[in-house]
Amino acid sequence: MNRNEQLIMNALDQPDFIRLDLREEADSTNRIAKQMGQDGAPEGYLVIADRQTAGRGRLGRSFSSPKGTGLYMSLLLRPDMPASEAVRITAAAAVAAAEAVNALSGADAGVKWVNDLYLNGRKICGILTESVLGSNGDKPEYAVLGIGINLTEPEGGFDASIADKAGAIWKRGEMPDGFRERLAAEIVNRFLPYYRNLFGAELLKRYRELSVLPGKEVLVYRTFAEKEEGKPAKVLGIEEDFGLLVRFEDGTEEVLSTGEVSLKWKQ
Ligand code: BTX
Repeated sequence: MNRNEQLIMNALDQPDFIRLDLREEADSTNRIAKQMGQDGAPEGYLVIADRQTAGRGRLGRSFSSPKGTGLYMSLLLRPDMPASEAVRITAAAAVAAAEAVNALSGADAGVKWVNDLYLNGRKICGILTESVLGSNGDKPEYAVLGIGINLTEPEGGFDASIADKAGAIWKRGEMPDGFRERLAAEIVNRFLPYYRNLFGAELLKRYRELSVLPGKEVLVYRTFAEKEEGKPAKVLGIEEDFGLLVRFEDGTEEVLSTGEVSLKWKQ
């Protein structure tokens, strides 16, 4: 085991659950974990890469993953629940990641529904849960939870395409040694109890407490087409199924569910 592997394994509450695979480079850690799921690997396989050459976001978008400045990790899961509830895994990961970032850095990161973390108005983390259905029924055969976190700003800054919205936990040069490894372990430590109780009250409570959108004005997009004009709405809250309750300007209210809409947030 190399030093970084040791740092992570020593910081895990349940090291026996995790099978760690640290890599210098991956195309996408989610793709690798999905392959492991396909090949029958048990729950708990965790792949972490120093950089990704084809980091994936939602809806075919990409996640910028430069070397040495981010944490890019994917955890293989075999959840015992309907695939339609996969949003709960994303929610549990968002809460766990926000709690871990804040506990270890003293920052005040919040959750932007449904799958991002924001700090000081900038996106520092994206979460992508991909579930693959089994041959029988609605239960996923496996799911892959992918988390990407910007630890520091890359040398030369973020890619121009995301420079106006991306942020990082630390200023360049201020990140403590071993932070990435401790953060990876802390996220897993905090995620597993929520994961084992995805329908429990604590997850919903913490998700609501950490959410930044309630009370804010947003623009709701439905088609993801470039030209679409967002529809202004006010966020009223988070529903029990993790839908987002909004009120449009004409007074109609609607619960938005993940995957169907995207949001711009006027801070
Ligand atoms: P998303 O589709 O919500 O966010 C992707 C969008 O966020 C991009 O279109 C771009 O505008 C912006 N973006 C891209 N890179 C960054 C970045 N580094 N920081 C801030 N904003 C960015 C979010 O998707 C889900 C991302 C999951 C990434 C993890 S990394 C480990 C795992 N492996 C993998 O391939 N994906 C996941």
